[in-house]
Amino acid sequence: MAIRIEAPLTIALSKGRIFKDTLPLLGQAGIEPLDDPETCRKLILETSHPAVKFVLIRATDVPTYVEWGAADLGVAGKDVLMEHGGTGLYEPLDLRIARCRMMVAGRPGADTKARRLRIATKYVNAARAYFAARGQQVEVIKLYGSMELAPLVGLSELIVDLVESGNTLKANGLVPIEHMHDISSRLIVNKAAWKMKHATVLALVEALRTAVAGSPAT
Ligand code: PRT
Ligand code: MG
Repeated sequence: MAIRIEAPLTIALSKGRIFKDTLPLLGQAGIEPLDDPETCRKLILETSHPAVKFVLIRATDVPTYVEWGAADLGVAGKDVLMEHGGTGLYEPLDLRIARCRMMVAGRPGADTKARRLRIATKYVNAARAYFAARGQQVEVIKLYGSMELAPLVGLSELIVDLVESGNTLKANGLVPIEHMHDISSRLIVNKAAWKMKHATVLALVEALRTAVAGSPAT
């Protein structure tokens, strides 16, 4: 059901799985993009609702745009939100999309309790917090991608990465070792927008909540 929109809204999304999985939910709120981001190269998309636009940015930048108010709302993975930290946004709804697990992984038989462990990961905050919580001192090495390579070339003993099917680990001779967190994407809202555009934001949150409840988790 289309919602009543009384204030202009900018929604930050990242291309790929988040865009693809968020679209059907927004569609149920009556909001559809007028262009396909995979083919049109535009970074700002008009939608079927004249007051609503999408901005397309890197997944890791979504919380930054929302926190600074450049977007009123956004969709970001819990992994990205954990790394972003910060208190500048609300997280009112688990959209239950783009689900996966954050895991410790390594070569078969890797000793996760060893002293002087090195962990290679994009998720340095989550990794530090996880090992600190059990009193284990580790060295965390920041990478920006292809974490699976690190144990193979001796950069680290372990990695912290997202696992969905497990195929990427398997293809590289690695195994999942410890489950750290269940991950899904969340709707995030700028704090000022929550106050100033309250009726519109709330209407959208509630429409999305209804859409999530009625759709199978992905
Ligand atoms: O790709 P880019 O560098 O632009 O940014 P990004 O990787 O942050 O964005 P994107 O679009 O790839 O992911 C957006 C969000 O999707 C992430 O922040 C997660 O919350 C969520 N998500 C869900 C995943 C996965 N599943 C996932 N499987 N993100 C990444 N992966 C990767 C994982 O890092 C590993 O390399 O897929 C590989 C593992 O998959 P399996 O199926 O082989 O286990
Ligand atoms: Mg990616």
